Amino acid sequence: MHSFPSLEDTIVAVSTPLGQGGIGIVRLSGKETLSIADQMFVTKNKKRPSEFKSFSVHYGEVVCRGETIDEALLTLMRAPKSYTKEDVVEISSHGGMVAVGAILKAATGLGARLAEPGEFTKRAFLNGRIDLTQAEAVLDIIQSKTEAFLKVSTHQIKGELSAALERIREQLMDVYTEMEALVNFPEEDTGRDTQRGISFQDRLEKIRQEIVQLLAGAEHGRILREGIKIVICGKPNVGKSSLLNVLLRQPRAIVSPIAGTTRDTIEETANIKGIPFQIVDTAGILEPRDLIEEEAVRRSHLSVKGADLVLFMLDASRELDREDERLWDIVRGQNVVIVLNKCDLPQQIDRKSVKRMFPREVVMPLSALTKDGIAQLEERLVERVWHGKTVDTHAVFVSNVRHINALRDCSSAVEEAQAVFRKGLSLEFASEEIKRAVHFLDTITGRNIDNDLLEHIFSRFCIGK
Ligand SMILES: Nc1nc2c(ncn2[C@@H]2O[C@H](COP(=O)(O)OP(=O)(O)O)[C@@H](O)[C@H]2O)c(=O)[nH]1
Ligand SMILES: [Mg+2]
Repeated sequence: MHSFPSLEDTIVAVSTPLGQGGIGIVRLSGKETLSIADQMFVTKNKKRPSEFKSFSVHYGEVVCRGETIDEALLTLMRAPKSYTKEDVVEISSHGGMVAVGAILKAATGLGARLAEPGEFTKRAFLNGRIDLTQAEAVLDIIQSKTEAFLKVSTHQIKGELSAALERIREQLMDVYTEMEALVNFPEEDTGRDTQRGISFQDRLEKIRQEIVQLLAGAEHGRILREGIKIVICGKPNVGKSSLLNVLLRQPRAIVSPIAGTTRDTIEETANIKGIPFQIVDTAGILEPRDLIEEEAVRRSHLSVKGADLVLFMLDASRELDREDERLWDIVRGQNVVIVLNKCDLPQQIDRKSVKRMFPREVVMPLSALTKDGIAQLEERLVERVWHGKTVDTHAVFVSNVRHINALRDCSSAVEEAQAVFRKGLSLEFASEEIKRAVHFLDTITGRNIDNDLLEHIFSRFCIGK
């Protein structure tokens, strides 16, 4: 595999969040783990970690140069049954950064090296305990914003995505070996060649369908990971910031009767029925009065262009006016839901004009003040996301952009191989394409991946994981 000289080192890191925690865990992994632990931990009966059984927890004292640093619990996981497949020791101290820092310092003083971000997980990968999709799932679980995405990541960490990819890989390899055999030992009988060609084409089509199926779920996976981007648009004072706060269930944006209160775009994640929604509240200004407002307008326009869905808000307690129309010109053409706010007040807006102005759009009446109609709006948002389908969090989803791109490349390579038969070209061109297809799959699981990409993936982890 790859040569990582650092695999020889014994690494150490604080594996709990920094700050004033209830406990702090210092984790050690590598060849020297036990000899280092022996020099810094001792139980009341003078036992040292190398005498402990694997998966046992012991109460004792952390010592450094004859001085007691803290009381702690030490957990030992011997190689290869540990997170990294190396000897691993976790010391849980009473916490407080001083104690945790002192334990860390004691370990480095005895020869351990501070771990890089994600280095424990990287070792699990390099030592062959998990593949790359599983390592990336660890990261997803740490960063997961919603329960639904957490479930998807949990399936990935169990290797279910890897298994699906492995099934595709096996079929590709079967086709590849047969093709290579035919290329190297061609047969005289051309009639049988045609038969073979048809069989290859059928099998390639079946493989391609399986890849397409995985990619079809990718859109859902992406949504679960990143969320849907919703931009709230409308003229000043219609209640955009009020709606943002209601959807976030916290007073994030300042709400006031003074038009032009929101001078910047505000972006926050709302968790609606387990789906993350990135919601942007805009300033709603048409005629900027100064540089700040000019920038706010620019940002609003940018957000609208990048939105998955625009909530175009009207004030039902006022009549439609020129300002609404001009803003509508900016939003027109996007995926839009019309929100009719302030339905708790006497209605001034003419529903017929609304219908005329937005003949094709869905109109949702509500009140950001009394929260009437909010549940229906949320319902509608979730429905838009899944297009009426329910999301099955047990399914295998490809949610990672890196995986999606590699799968697309794999699928086009298979298509190229199919084209070889259509064009009546020589079989070796097809087998070449199959080899490429397999290569793309291998970049996903990490069976075949370059060092730079590996470094990049693991650098996104936090220290201690
Ligand atoms: N009666 C009523 N007032 C509302 C409603 N939504 C917002 N408001 C009020 O309208 C004013 C402007 O609201 P705000 O959210 O700041 O509007 P924005 O400028 O579009 O962000 C504030 O005084 C809000 O309290 C609503 O549904 N009903
Ligand atoms: Mg506002």
